[in-house]
Amino acid sequence: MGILNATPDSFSDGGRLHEGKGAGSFRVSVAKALEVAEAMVDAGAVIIDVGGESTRPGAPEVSEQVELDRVLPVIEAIASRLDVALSVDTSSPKVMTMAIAAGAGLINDVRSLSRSGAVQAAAHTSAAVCLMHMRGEPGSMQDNVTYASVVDEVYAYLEQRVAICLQAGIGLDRLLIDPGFGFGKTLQHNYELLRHLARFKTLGLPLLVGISRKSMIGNVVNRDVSERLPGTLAATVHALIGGAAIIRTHDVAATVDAIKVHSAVVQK
Ligand code: 7PJ
Repeated sequence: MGILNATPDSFSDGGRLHEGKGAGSFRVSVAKALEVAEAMVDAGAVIIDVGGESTRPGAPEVSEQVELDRVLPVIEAIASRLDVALSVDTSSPKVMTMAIAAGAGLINDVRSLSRSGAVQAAAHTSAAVCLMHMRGEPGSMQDNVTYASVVDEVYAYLEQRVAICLQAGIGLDRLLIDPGFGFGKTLQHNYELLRHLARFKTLGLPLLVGISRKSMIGNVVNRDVSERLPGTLAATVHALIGGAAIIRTHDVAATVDAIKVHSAVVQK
């Protein structure tokens, strides 16, 4: 899964799709987005995750209209030109509904459909849904994070969100789960989750893992966001061994190589 951030403030690649300079000129360039998406598809991406709201720690929330203005033109353009599945990274029911109408087939919600109306909005579509664990909200999620057992608590949360989806008529065949690396977790919590990733396989759903360039990598190798690819790939291989089915990444070509080598090792 290649990451396409249609945001001016994402922590690692924010702003690269925007035309013009200065406040107020946050218009997403659809042409640039298409170029980036096409390069990711050529490099082996099978899903493109389009997001219009930055969820990096401390990021401000944006209005629904801003999110729609950022993601809809990009989704429409990619859906009509490229042979790739599209995911929309949103927590807003309206954005989910409209993005799916525009061609997205997967809802990637870091808030696990917890916003009012989100479960119903997703249930009214036939899209797949990725349920991710987050503690708190991006503005405050890194303050005072404690868990008795991070693995048990994330597992129980995801199990509960899956049950809520099933009750609403979203079948198991439409669900994916994600422990949410970096979302309300300390460095130790993130590595404990990665170490015990296989545990989540017992929920019986495909596992999505997003670790690309995150501070859990940067804090170990002491490198800036732009220099975290080797560390990210090491963590990616561990995620694959732990059973990850989808890797969300900024660096598609390198990640596809890592997946191919991992597959060559495990194939019988
Ligand atoms: C994730 C995500 C992740 C899923 C972001 C970033 C922050 N969606 N959206 N999993 N992270 N499913 O890319 O660093 O880990 S935004």
